[in-house]
Amino acid sequence: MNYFESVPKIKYEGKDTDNKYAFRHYNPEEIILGKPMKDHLRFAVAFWHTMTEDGSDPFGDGTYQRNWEGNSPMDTAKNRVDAFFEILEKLDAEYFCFHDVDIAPQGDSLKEFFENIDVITDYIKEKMDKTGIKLLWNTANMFTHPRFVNGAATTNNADVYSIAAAQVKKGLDVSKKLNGENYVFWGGREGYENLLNTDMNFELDNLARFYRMVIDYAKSIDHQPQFLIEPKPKEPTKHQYDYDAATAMAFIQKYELENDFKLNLEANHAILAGHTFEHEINVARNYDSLGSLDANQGDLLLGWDTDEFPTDIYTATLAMYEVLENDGIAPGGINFDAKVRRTSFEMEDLVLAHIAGMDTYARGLRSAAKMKNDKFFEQIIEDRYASFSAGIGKQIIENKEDLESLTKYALSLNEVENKSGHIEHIKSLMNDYLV
Ligand code: XLS
Ligand code: CA
Ligand code: CA
Repeated sequence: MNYFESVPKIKYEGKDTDNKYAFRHYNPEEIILGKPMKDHLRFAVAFWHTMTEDGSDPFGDGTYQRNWEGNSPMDTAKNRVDAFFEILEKLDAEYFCFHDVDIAPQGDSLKEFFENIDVITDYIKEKMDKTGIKLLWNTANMFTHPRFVNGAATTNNADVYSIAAAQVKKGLDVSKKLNGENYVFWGGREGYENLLNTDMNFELDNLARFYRMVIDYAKSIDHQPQFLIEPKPKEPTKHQYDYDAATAMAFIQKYELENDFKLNLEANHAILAGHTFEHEINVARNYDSLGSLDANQGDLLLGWDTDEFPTDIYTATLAMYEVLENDGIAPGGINFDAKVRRTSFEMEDLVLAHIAGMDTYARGLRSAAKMKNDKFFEQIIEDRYASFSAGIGKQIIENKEDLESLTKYALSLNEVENKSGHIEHIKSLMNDYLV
């Protein structure tokens, strides 16, 4: 059965097409800076938003019209896999991502949950083998079930900690079975409400202990996907431990996990932390720790994680510029951790929204490639730091100066001359690059 019956395979038709079921900018095989667009972008579709959301919000019931409800939870789970692979194929998306609870019903016990996961992942594997579609990452949802009220790897309850460990072990087994290229940890409940009843240091030690068990287990089963920590500053807990890229890196370095963990950065989470997406990616790059991206978009007028499909080409351009500077995002990718609005309730909106996101990032890539070709940023930066390329500046960066020698130099100066940053002009030039 076809779930998206009215939707054909989406192809590139160029920006003048009036076919809504076509890419206007994403041309998978087109070569940009020496490699096909699809290899730069490595698009992934998120199972949770696409297959399990219903459009409900705190004020109202679901609105989405969906046609994959079956006669039992396992029936529905299988139908969802069928519908999911149909949309992946139609969109020509190479990758997908999921949480354990998205794909399989939890049943009445952990044992039943794991058995359901086995059945469904057998089915997913068949589909992967048939289509060539790959797993970018999977993860364990350790935040929805009430048992995780006080956290998972940072809980005060050792039994809950053990269940979290079992879930992640299963997640790694599934990753091996499906040849997952990355494995994500987003600490939904890893944080706290109030220091009056919390030992933060104890909880962070336990979190690091958990990650060490993960590294050991992955080695023991001879499957080592790239491990990723996904920062987010708040929601659901008030103080999330992995606040932003810099905080996550401090944790990773304190516990000497830097050889095994990189970062999965989400645009909406960057905004919630008071940063731009490109800031977060740049910080990760500075630590040589850029792993993968969750491409979505927040709303500055709203203070929560709206997970909108990305349509802002300015942000996409600056994000893709960072990716190009990083020499690419592989083995990570660009995952649409995004959901259609409650008012976009028709089935076809799922397809149209992904086309919008893919076209936006394709435009970002084209614009960023043009900026790189023209050495747009390089020139600005070279000019800005010119005082360090000769004379005393050069001496400083070659570590040939000290406080005494610099004092002698400073006392010999009459006036200093600063250069304007010309930021308005630069922003205007940057606008010309947006395609
Ligand atoms: C929630 C997160 C989540 C992670 C995976 O805000 O974005 O969806 O990406 O657990
Ligand atoms: Ca995310
Ligand atoms: Ca999010």
